[in-house]
Amino acid sequence: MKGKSERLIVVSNRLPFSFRRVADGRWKSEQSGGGLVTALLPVLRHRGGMWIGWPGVAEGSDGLDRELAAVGEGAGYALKAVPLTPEEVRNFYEGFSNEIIWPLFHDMQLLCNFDPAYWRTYRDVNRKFARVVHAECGAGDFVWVHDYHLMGVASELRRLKSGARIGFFLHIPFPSPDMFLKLPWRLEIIESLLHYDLVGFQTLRDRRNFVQCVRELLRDVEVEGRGQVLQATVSGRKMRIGNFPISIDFNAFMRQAATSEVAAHAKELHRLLPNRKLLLGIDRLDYTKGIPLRLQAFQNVLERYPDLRERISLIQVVVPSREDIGDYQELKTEIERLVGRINGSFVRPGGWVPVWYVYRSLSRLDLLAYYRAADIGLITPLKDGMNLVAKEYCACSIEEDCALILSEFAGAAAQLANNALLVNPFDIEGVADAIHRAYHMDAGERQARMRRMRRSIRENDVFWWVDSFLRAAIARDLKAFPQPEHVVPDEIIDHTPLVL
Ligand code: GDG
Repeated sequence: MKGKSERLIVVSNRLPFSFRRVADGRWKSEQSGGGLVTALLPVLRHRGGMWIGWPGVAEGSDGLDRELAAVGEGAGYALKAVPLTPEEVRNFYEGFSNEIIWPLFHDMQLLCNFDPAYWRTYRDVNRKFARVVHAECGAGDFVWVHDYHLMGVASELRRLKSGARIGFFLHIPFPSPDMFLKLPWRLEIIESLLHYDLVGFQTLRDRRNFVQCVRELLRDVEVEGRGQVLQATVSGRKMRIGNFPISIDFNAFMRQAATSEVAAHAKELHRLLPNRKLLLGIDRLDYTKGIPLRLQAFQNVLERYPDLRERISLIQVVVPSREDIGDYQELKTEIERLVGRINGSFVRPGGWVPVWYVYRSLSRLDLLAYYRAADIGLITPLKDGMNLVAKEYCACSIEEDCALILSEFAGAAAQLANNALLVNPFDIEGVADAIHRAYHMDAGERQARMRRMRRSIRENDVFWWVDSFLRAAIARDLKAFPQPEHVVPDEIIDHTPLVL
């Protein structure tokens, strides 16, 4: 391990472990399986480091610190909790983060609840996080803050006179000025982001939106450069702005998908749903994922292309999320109504069921089996930072004999545009036509497209992502950062309808 002064301090809303109390009063913890944890682990272990975040349980939970120390020791990096009161959770997490920033940054302004109390708590909680970071952080450490819950940590750290280098990565899209300027606290948020030394976005489009918002709101910020990383001068201070498409641990997905256990599960799915092509959608329950419109497109394909009846089934997995929020309850009801309507109209008694609907969280084995069994991935978010499901689906398609239908509004489209069938998720007939085209695509074309997508994801996996972000934070010369070859600027993405 390197000296204490060169550590990586990761800061995110949630710690990468969940904690619950068991019967005898002791704590039990479980590591979250996400790619971010896997990707940061080697760096945290090698440089030595710490992860700071909310543990997800009420403030003042006795004995939790001991559990955190023990878990951290096992994980190879330290864990530090930022305790939150129930009111803070309500106003900062559920309120400002998920009722304002989440919908606004996904272009859904009508779902925003611009409650000023949310903003005050958001600022206070960001300050609370900054104090914990400041107390833990040495002068040479690099602090990497993640996501929209914590956009204000750098400005609070600067207020505390912290000299640490601080980077920020936004996992969700950054909206265009038309949308962003509606935020009552737009100036405070833009100014906070400019206090970071490096701000990273998923795509070129997000980065461009951010730069345009900066230009609209602040006259004296200069932004220069042309490659992956730009340089901005803010009141004489230099900072950087880049695009770093997040990815997955491609080799791990590929390896696990190739096991006999996954193969047996995938085969069983085909046995249960025989003589047809399987379409797959896997999404958290969220209005940004476009599930109702996708179901309407599936109904449309069955109506307009009767040749596909009994020859395709849609497996739609919806993973429970934010269920206590009213909009999410309504969304669930809407999805279930549509599934019932499609199945009611088209089902063949004793035989074909058009939509196989699963509402629960999947085990890793089931997730991989669904990916491996599906012939067509149907991923149609209305707006998405990246969409890792699209990349995981490709990684697990080890026979390379399947097609991906992908929304042009997912960040992943900037990388996969030339080989996925790109669709506008609001165009119900267009998505239906893409399903028809994917069904009839010849094997040669299917395989060539999938092979190219898999190569691109393998070459730019999540380890590449961590490495490029950290290098951009410390590099002296930004010329070493040309735009990655796989990034398709949005003006080059082909928006013409699919020709059948
Ligand atoms: C945000 C941004 C951006 C899903 N269901 C199960 C399960 N998953 C895993 C998938 C995948 C992850 O959850 C979902 O990632 P996405 O990228 O699709 O979407 P968000 O959760 O909205 O993530 C997004 C991402 O951050 C990263 O920057 O791409 O745009 O919105 O890894 O595999 N895993 C298991 N069971 C499930 O049922 N085990």
